[in-house]
Amino acid sequence: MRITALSGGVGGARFLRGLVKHLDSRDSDEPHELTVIGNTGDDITLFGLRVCPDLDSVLYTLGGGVNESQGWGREDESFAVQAELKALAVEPQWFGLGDRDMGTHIARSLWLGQGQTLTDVTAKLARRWALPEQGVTLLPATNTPIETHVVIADPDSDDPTAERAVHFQEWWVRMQAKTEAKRFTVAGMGQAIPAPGVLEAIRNADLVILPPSNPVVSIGIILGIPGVRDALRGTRAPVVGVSPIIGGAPVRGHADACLRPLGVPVSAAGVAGLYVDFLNGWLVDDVDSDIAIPSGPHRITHRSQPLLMSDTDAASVIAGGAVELGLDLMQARTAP
Ligand code: FO1
Repeated sequence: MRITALSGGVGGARFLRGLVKHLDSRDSDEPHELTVIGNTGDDITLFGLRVCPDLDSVLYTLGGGVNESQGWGREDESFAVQAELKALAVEPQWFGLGDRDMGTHIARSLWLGQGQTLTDVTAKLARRWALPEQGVTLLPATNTPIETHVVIADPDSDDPTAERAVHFQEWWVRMQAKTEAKRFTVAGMGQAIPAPGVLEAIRNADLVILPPSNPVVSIGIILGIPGVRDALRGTRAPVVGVSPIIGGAPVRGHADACLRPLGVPVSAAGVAGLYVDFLNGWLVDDVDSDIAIPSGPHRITHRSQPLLMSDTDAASVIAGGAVELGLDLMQARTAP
């Protein structure tokens, strides 16, 4: 079975680890192929190095090297290089880059500098983390450099209407998303094209899954790449999403701070409304089992089960629910 998943953030990576565990547990003799389309809007260049947080969270989480409590960065990490940068008064210091993590960014920046694409580089890093052995292919959503920026009120201006754009990571990490986001813009999106294999992975999938990633700054950025949304509308595969909101609050991260500027309710129904033009199935938590899903071109079937991903086993059960919903939708289509 060919499954394609769009992913971003820590929640997406943890869900994917559960999905791989679930697929391995299925007693189907056919091998599974999982293609992950990773968000690149979080990417940032620091100290001359290209950092791709959402790709690295998938690599480290599936590869077994992630700092488990954070869901990003490496386990058993040290910060000798960052300490030296601080001694040299090199900024910024608000983004923690560990020594092992620096190895990833140095290699990626070296290979990109040699003219290799982010797709090529990500495939090399995926091999180092044994993703192919797990039946997983990780594709960047685009090889065109894009960066999500957050428009906030300009703190240095006494003009209340003055605005300033900051890099997503500065808003997310230094400001901890506490400064009100007025809107999001994506530098480079005008020139962005889907990376090789991305549209095919959506069109040729047997099942497309949207993990409980941030609908605005993770999934939303991938959807903003020209061609992606049309591919999701046109694919013959059922598209099943997992709600990142439980009972009106995000499971983790700052999805609420991202939905408010869009005027989207912080709810499982509100997020479904962002995907209504291509969604076929929506997995919600039991507390949201009676939600009214907005109607779109397709009827959206929703199911409920506990969605708290407390560990990999819980993530595997949730991923199993998404796969089962997808299989049922497939059968409903082929039923006479
Ligand atoms: N998140 C933080 O809250 N603080 C950090 O210092 C930090 C450093 C960092 C370094 C590399 C990396 O890949 C991710 C890092 N993150 C950090 C997480 C990152 O902001 C988020 O994982 C994503 O961008 C949100 O999806």
